[in-house]
Amino acid sequence: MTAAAQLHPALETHRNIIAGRSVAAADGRTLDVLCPSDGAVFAAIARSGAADVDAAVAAGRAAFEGAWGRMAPHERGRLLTRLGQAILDNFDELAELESRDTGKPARQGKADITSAARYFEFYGGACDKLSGDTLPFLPDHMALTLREPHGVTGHIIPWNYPAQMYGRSVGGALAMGNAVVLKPAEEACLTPLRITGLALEVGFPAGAINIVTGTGEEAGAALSGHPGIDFISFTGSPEVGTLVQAAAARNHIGATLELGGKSPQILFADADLEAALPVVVNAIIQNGGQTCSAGSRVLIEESICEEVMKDLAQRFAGLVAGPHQDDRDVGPLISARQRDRVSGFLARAKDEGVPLLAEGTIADGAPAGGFYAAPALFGPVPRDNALACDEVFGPVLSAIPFADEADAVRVANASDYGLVAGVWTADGARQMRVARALQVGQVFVNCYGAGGGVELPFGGRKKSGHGREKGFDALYEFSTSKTVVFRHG
Ligand code: TXE
Repeated sequence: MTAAAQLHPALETHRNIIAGRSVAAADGRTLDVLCPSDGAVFAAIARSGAADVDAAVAAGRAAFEGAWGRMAPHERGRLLTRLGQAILDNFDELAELESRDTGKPARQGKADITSAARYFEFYGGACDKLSGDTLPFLPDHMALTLREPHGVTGHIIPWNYPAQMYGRSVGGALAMGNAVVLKPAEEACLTPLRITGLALEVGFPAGAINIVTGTGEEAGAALSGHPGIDFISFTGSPEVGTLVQAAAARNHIGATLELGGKSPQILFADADLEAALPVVVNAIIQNGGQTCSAGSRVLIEESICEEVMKDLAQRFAGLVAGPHQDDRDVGPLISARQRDRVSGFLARAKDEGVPLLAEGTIADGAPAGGFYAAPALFGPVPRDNALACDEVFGPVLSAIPFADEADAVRVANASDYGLVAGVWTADGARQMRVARALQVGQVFVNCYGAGGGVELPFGGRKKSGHGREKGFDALYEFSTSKTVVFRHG
């Protein structure tokens, strides 16, 4: 028996879930699933095409016009809450599967499954909370608004947080009564498949949640361009987000796009560095930096810059990347493609003379076939360098000095992206000024939530996309308002 076979005992083939049934792709094709920790094939998924997406959208429509669409909001809520509980009941299995599929350290896999459950708890309680308004209008009329679901919503999610993204993307849509069709990422989609199976077990009607796996170019493009969907939620790269937005425009439907970031953590000289620095490090190494809200730039006030870079360098030098089951500081990256992309950034920065302050290590004995990248800290990074501007999506932190508050805000906002920011200062008035001046969707002051809890609306500005998921804001995105006016004489 090979080492890979010992690590992954059973090679399983996972199928789509359409209209409540587990089905292979119409043409029978499959894709291999690789474990990032050792590069071994450990599962297979359906490689869906347009016919499978057609079937899933039709199943969603039938559910929306049938049992699911007719269900009372509080009954929907009960199902969502039950699904949250089912996720917790299957916690160990799901956490292990999430780590194996994505390479993330065991504790991160567990945290992600907890979050996935939280989404269904939160949205389970929210199903019957959003109401319309009665409107002041003409004397002999009564005017009101109704909050209605879109109908069938499409969801395309990435590979970095499959279980969490599942909860985030479909949770709000289901709460409002939409039927959903989800296309998860081909690199990591096993927990979304398993959770969809649990949804059937807890009693979701057939077709309320449909999941089709496959590549972006095939299944993803077929879903985003499908004339039968009424709304689309996309999380991924800006390049694909642009295609999805264009497809939505052609079909005259709405879209939310969450397209990543280059999020700054701003350290003023009066910051509590003892509290700040571990958080700054964690915000870039969490999930190997493959997080849309990763704090990938640390902006440091000049008077403390030397001291902070030295401290951060010591911390980075001690970081270790290893296989998911060893639960080191970071796991492997998701794929050879992402690892090569990250090492391309590092090589270019070194060629351009950007100072490399410290590099972590890859654990002895990490399987040779795994997709490892050692954490790296660069600084001072010139403001126009690719490392300061582009989303690396790896455990790479860029330190950038700033002169004063105005300069800090200028550098923070001088980014194509606008997703999240962290501000570290003891000065209360400055906390408020800077929080208001930042062109982002979330600001954390003296903390950093890397996306934050399920209760907190999340989304970006500029190249980071538009629309909000999480929290109550998602309920507005996944519904539409209808104005009704009665003339009663
Ligand atoms: O993303 P893609 P990739 C960023 C990050 C990363 C880069 C590339 O910088 O390095 O994007 O990652 C589906 N029509 N983010 O290539 O391709 C695809 O199958 C419809 C940030 O993995 O955008 C997957 O389900 N769908 C981000 C999803 O889109 C298509 C998280 C994302 O894949 C499609 C991930 C198409 N033509 C990457 N092509 C974040 N915001 O957190 C692909 N897809």
